[in-house]
Amino acid sequence: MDSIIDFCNTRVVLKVGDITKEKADAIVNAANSRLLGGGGVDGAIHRAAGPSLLEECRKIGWCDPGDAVVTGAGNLSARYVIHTVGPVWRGGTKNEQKVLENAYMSSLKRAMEKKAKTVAFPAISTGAYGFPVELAAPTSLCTIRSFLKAHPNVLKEVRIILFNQKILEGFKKAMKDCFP
Ligand code: AR6
Repeated sequence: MDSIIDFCNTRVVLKVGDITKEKADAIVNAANSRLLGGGGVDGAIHRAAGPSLLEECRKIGWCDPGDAVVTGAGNLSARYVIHTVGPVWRGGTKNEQKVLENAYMSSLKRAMEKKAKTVAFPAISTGAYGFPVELAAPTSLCTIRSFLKAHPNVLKEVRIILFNQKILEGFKKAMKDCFP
């Protein structure tokens, strides 16, 4: 079942799904620094959006871990794709948690700059980059909470699209701690 709460006039929604099927003003991509596409959600977003996405990404050329850049959304049901780069998990020794926080924070700032009202995120870094879900979930959700607290009434909805039930359960557990 979906999980929905209201915080500072923004709805925060957790649901299982394929992010390429979402209708939102902005869809966040878990990209890599080269911005040339890849596997996982990145590959799915590029396939669904079509070639204009890669063209725009090529022009931008690079995104540091923790930063985020914006392109159009091609054939997706969105106005923007926000490409962010999460940390590669290296056992927790390389500031990974901070970089993951920065990735969410940068993405939300880019969304706000573009006046997006609804934003859909995947669970950044929890696939190929190997960040454990039990730590990624509270890190991601508590960062979203900090942003919403600092910027109330700006976003209408933040949706986190989890690819399977197991990841959804991890995020639901963290929801209780981050949004008590
Ligand atoms: N919709 C929602 N979530 C998805 C989808 C989808 N269509 N497909 C996968 N996921 P990953 P990362 C989930 O590996 O860990 C790429 O090659 C997946 O189950 O996509 O940040 C990039 O180019 C997982 O929970 O991203 C980078 O090189 C989450 O999305 C690298 O992978 C993130 O998994 C980035 O790795």
